[in-house]
Amino acid sequence: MKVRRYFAANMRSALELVRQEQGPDVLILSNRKVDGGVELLTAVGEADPELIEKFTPRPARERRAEERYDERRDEARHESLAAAPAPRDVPRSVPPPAPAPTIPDGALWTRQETIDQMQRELGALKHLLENQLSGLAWNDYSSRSPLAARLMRALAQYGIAPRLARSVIAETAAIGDFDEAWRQVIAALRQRITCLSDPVLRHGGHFALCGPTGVGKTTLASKLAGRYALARGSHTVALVSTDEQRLGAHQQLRTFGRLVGITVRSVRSFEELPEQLADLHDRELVIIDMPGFAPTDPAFRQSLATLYCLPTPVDTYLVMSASTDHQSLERIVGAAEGQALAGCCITKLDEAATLGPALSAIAESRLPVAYLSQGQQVPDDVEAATPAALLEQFLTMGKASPASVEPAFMEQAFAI
Ligand SMILES: Nc1nc2c(ncn2[C@@H]2O[C@H](COP(=O)(O)OP(=O)(O)OP(=O)(O)O)[C@@H](O)[C@H]2O)c(=O)[nH]1
Ligand SMILES: [Mg+2]
Repeated sequence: MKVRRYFAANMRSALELVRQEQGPDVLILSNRKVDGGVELLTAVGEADPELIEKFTPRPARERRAEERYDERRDEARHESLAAAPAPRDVPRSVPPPAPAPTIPDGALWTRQETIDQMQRELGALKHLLENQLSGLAWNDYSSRSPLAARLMRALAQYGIAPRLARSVIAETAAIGDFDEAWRQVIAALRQRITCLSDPVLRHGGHFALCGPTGVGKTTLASKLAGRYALARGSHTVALVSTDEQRLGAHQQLRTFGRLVGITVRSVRSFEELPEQLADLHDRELVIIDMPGFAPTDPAFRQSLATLYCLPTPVDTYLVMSASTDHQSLERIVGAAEGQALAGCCITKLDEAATLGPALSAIAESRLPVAYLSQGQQVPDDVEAATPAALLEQFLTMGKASPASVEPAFMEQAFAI
């Protein structure tokens, strides 16, 4: 075997040179870039295994070694098969060939199941950790400030949301005896409550009552319209019913209007509102009774935006029931967030066991409160809200039926 070296400016010219000089049956032992071009080493003549081994790159050499090993193994197998006895005489020590691994049907699904299971377990672990940490935080809080912890528990018994409770306690000095600290806490709560002084009955104007279903919007509209009519005459008042969804909704107001001699208009859609309001321009008081919406219904926010865009300015009040729990009230207030609300009205005070959730929603949202409704009697069971009346009722109800507060509830208040 003869080894020759070739040099050219690039690989293509080098190969062309080799082909021209030695023909197509030439073995290229190596190629490499050198200054000014490439260098090829070629071999012609009978193959020299040692030379080939030397110039074969490592991976290729390993592949060749494997191939040689496979070839030798195949040869050995053929030989031993030829010499081997019949299959039943195969000694037991020789293990049968392992069956090819089978992929179970729905293997992907199985993997997803495992991931889901792991996620569930991680979720449970996170929950456990959070619980333990909140438990530790509550214990730490209680041991560092037993008075603050006692105030927290008392506010929870009165139905105040934990976040609000922590915030008002943090504002107070929480020193001295419990009674003094409690007075400070109530004063801090009082600071967060704003009431409007009888906006509808005092001045008249255009108002809209909106809110979730069944909270008493229509009843409140009737009460306020009835009160105003009693004071200023029924010709000064008009009610507008916008609830075209619910069967008989218009009828509820119409019947009331007929009884007390108040004009009641119905609109089939919000688009008709501007026209109706323009038509009622001579009325001192116009109350628009809005349909009830679930807080998650996008139509709720849409209806608020429509009211805001009316050519006649309308003060919109969010109506909430005192018997709704804090979490639901939070959702209701959250759904109306960012909309131009003039304030809120709290209904069904007579039905609620505690005023804590309503007070928490008011204090956290900072929505001014206009009216409190505490019964079904039209027009009697309504009064203009004042912070004093709200707090007095809150304290009376809390004292009469304090909620039982489990340690876990307090720990939850400190959840991260
Ligand atoms: N106990 C009590 N019941 C009330 C009060 N206000 C309203 N209700 C009753 O609650 C029920 C629903 O009142 P509506 O005025 O129809 O409620 P709404 O918000 O207009 O309901 P939708 O139009 O269906 O969304 C009626 O039976 C009312 O008599 C209140 O302050 N206390
Ligand atoms: Mg209604």
